[in-house]
Amino acid sequence: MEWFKALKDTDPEILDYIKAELERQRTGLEMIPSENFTSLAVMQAMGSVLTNKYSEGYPGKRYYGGNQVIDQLETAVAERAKRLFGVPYANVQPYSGSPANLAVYFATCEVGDVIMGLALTDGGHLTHGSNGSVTSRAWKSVPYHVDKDGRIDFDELRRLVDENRPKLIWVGFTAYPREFPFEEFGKIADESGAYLAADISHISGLVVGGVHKSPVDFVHIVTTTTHKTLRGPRGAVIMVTAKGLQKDPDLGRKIDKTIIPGMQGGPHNHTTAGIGVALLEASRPEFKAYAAQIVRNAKALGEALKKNGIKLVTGGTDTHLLLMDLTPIGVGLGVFASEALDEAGISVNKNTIPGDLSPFYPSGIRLGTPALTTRGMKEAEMEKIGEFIADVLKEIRNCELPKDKEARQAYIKQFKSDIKNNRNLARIRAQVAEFSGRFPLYPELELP
Ligand code: DSN
Repeated sequence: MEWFKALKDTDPEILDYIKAELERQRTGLEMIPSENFTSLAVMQAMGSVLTNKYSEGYPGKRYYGGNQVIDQLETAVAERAKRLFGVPYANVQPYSGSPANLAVYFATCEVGDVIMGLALTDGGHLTHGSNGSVTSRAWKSVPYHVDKDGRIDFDELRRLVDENRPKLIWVGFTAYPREFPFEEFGKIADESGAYLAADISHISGLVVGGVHKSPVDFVHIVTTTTHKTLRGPRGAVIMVTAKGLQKDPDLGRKIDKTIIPGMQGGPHNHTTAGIGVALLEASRPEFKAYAAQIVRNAKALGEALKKNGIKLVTGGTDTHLLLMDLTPIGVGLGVFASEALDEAGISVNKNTIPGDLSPFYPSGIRLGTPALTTRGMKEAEMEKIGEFIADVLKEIRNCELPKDKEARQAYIKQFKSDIKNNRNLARIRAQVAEFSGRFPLYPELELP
């Protein structure tokens, strides 16, 4: 059966969007470090009859009948997660990373307790207590920061922990280019009696691939999304470590209860299946080679960017992710850089760098290598991509962010319109399309 034929017959408009997105992914360079290209096997599991079934509850304890198969599926996938990460407990039902993290709060804290995470502007995540997130309304959030070199400021962290006695500390970041220091956080949490939760969403593929230290010996709880370096579908897993069960033998049950009936309804069984496929793929030797190549590529890209005069926060990377510091070109230029790169077919995101005040007008660009590495690119390609990026950034050399809010909006609008007619960007765009075309994406996938 031709899989997309039914979609073509029923809803050609939606099929056209899918085809256009496939074309965009094929002809561009996907460098958002939290994105990846999942396998066709994962996508097939997602596009299956498993989407039809309600299964609120847990294996053997469902609110609905007809769950004989789903029970086996969920149990098998949770077992895969436990084996791969080396933990005694896993819940594979969270809809994605934010609900997974919320469940951790409700399982470990009372509303109003003190919690700590890295400040959003320094590379933390919204759900780790940032201002815009409900996690800073329901709990008393005391953020910690990085120092002037962009590394976790442990002096400040120890002082804040002593002063505030948090109930829960998050270790895990979304824009931190260096190894996550799980061991040091473990000592601080042990001394203070706090729960320590590692959010390894960005690096879980590197952890199971053996190129980043695992948090499992140092923390009580681990959360991860499944679609970043792990290369699965959009979803999440919550795990409790042996250390976590030692602190609270009931922790797994508390997390289960928080997910359902506490926060969610029926699990997305098609996603659970996709997660299972991704976990199997991640347990294979090829995945270890993939994870190692992601890091080698990120380091090579860092060197290429520096060779082309681009400054990096912390001077480089230990992981899959780099943070470009655009302040030598101008303060607050992240928006111009990301728009210009987009126009050239290079997808990245504007990001705050340490010292930035506004997440809306940041001075950095976050980028990474997981998706490019899935396409088969290696160090030589990173060298070329470093040149593409440097060439694009030349096009924002004369930009200056106006101080006045209204003038700023008008200036950005004009910039976005001007770059559509920028011949240099159009030339780079054509080169990028030719270059990425040498690394076919989903060659087997032919849409009608
Ligand atoms: N949006 C994710 C990221 O890009 O890092 C985090 O939730």
